[in-house]
Amino acid sequence: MNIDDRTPVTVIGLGAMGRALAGAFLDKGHPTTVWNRTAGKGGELTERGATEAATAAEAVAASPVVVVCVLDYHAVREVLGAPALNVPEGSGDPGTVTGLLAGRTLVNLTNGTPRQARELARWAFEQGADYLDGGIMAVPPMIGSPGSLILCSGSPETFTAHERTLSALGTVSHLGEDAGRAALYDIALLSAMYGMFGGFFQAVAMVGSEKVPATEFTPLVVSWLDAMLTSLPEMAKAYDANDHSATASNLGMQAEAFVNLLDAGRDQGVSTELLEPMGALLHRGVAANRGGGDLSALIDLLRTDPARSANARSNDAGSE
Ligand code: FVH
Repeated sequence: MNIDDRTPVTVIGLGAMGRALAGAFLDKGHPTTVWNRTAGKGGELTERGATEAATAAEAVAASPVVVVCVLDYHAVREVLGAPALNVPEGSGDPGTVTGLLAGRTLVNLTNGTPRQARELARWAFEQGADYLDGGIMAVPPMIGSPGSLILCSGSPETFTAHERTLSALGTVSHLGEDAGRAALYDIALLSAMYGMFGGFFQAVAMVGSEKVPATEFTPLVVSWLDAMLTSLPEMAKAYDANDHSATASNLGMQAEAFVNLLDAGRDQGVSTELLEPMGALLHRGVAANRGGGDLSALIDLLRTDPARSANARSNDAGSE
């Protein structure tokens, strides 16, 4: 592609992530306009050729593709002049951006919930804008590398039209028409990540209670977690099939052993606040007659609205 054919892009929000996004567009030769609520964050980008807009409206007007990456959806709505949700009509700040989005594509890469994404998609549609929602599965230094995964959802036609532009940020993956799907995957993946971090913190605090350096212990954690990761595809298969019967390490046994994790934490002067919810869930599993089956039977117990599950089955229908 000729560098002159690169789509002009606006990046709104110059926090750590917004700066990385704008830098990646510049690297790929996209004419790039930037704007941030607090002035003074665009310096390095303007030195590299970006144009710093004086206002959000000027930034939106500068490009057919407007990428927003700010703290949260409240900030997105504030910047775009989209009325805040749950506020009586007419009391939201109309802002100066509203009206300028018509005919442009709004790509919102701000972290949020599926509901927030769907509501913003509806608002963008009312503005006459195309909308893509995105989840960034990367930290700022990764942006622009193949390891940076950008999950997108929204109109397939809009995605196809801008896939090449967005691929400046990393590997882009389209998850379908529903604008909320990228946020759903993003939140689910972050949930898995925080579970892992919580486990790591607990492990390091435990050995640290006897002055074992974290750096000495961490290679063991990594190889243990690597080994345990191999069980996830089997658990997924069991969950989808609603058949938790195949297991070498039944749930009941693990519920018993888990008590030792709590007791040892207390003995060593380490908080058990991260472990207690898992202990309670294991005991709920036993109480629901799932003690003889696999740990994967616990996933169903997390659902508070069974009707929303793709499997749509009742909590007590699991086989062991
Ligand atoms: N950084 C990361 O590791 C993660 C990786 C995965 C994706 N997240 C999400 O990306 C969004 C932005 O994160 P960030 O790292 O850029 O965050 P900060 O460096 O804290 O910058 C925040 C920017 O948001 C602007 N902002 C905040 N409130 C408002 C508002 N009411 N109106 C307009 N802009 C607002 C803030 O502006 P300022 O404080 O400089 O004026 C920054 O530009 C986020 O959703 C992550 O979850 C990052």
